[in-house]
Amino acid sequence: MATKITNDLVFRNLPRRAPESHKGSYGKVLALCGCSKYRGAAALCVCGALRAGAGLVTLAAEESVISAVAQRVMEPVYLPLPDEDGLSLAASKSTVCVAGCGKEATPATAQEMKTALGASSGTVVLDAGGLCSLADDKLFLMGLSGRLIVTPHPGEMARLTGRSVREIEADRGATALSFARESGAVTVLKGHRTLVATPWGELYENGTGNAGLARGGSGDILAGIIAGLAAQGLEPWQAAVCGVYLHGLAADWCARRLSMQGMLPSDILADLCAIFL
Ligand code: NPW
Ligand code: AMP
Ligand code: MG
Repeated sequence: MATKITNDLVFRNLPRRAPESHKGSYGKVLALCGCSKYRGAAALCVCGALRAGAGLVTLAAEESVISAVAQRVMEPVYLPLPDEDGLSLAASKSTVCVAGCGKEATPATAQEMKTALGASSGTVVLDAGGLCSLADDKLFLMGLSGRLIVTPHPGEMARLTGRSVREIEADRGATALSFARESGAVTVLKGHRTLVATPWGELYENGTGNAGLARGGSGDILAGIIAGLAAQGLEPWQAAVCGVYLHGLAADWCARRLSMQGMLPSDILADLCAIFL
């Protein structure tokens, strides 16, 4: 039986901003995201992390991604890739790594993920192509146990488990729980009524969000939001639970402003800020 994620549960766990704090107080996010085909995903993820309150966000990506993102957002720091040593160093200094949004599931991506995540010691948010590139390397994923959050949609969960989307959708709770238990990862199974399963057997169900989120880019923002919250000290399960709720609530506010039909994933960033007021 899933626990419903409530406003009270989320706002009780949210990080606060202390008057005497500085940017280092709110964590360093390393985003390993984007490729020439999916540049927007990197921008959306970075913006999600920044708007959720992260102190400093570094985007590690190829030049074409960096130049596209830099035209839209001014706050990130950039690490041009390829640069294996630079990537390891940045990962080792990060509070949180968010990896895989806008990546394709290739062996090169898997290698890049291993370089960065292997050098990191903080929370890891693994999404999209980064996650699917490691679908056959469960040992590596298990090595991140205790600090890993995975955010698959049902299609990605199908690739991770070797089961069909139909089977997964038929018992979403059992799928999320068994993946969380076997991998040691806090598992966010996205979709209408997103689930968060913990490796120790808790299951949370989210009731915020709407069909206006059913468009490319929504999940990239979610991964960024979860990373931004984790950077501020939330435990992986808290960051996942709070992240899915706030992402959905921002989308609900956005739909009232712009309609489910017309709203874009980037529009919900303004609503996310308004929620924090
Ligand atoms: P179908 O055919 O729709 O019924 P993929 P992706 C299936 C980046 N993006 N939700 C689905 O079934 C991402 O970050 C970049 C979703 C299909 O077979 C990734 O790196 C953007 N899918 C990369 O693109 C904006 C579901 O899964 C497959 C599903 C690819 O990510 C877009 C789709 O999965 C995107 O975010 C469900 N509930 N149920 C940008 N602007 O840069 C079943 N499926 O092939 O991994 O495609 O999710 O778009
Ligand atoms: P992705 O497929 O990775 O872009 O992720 C899509 C995001 O939008 C996830 O957070 C989903 O939970 C959310 N989403 C997509 N469709 C719906 C829907 N019909 N109702 C609520 N949330 C949705
Ligand atoms: Mg996605």
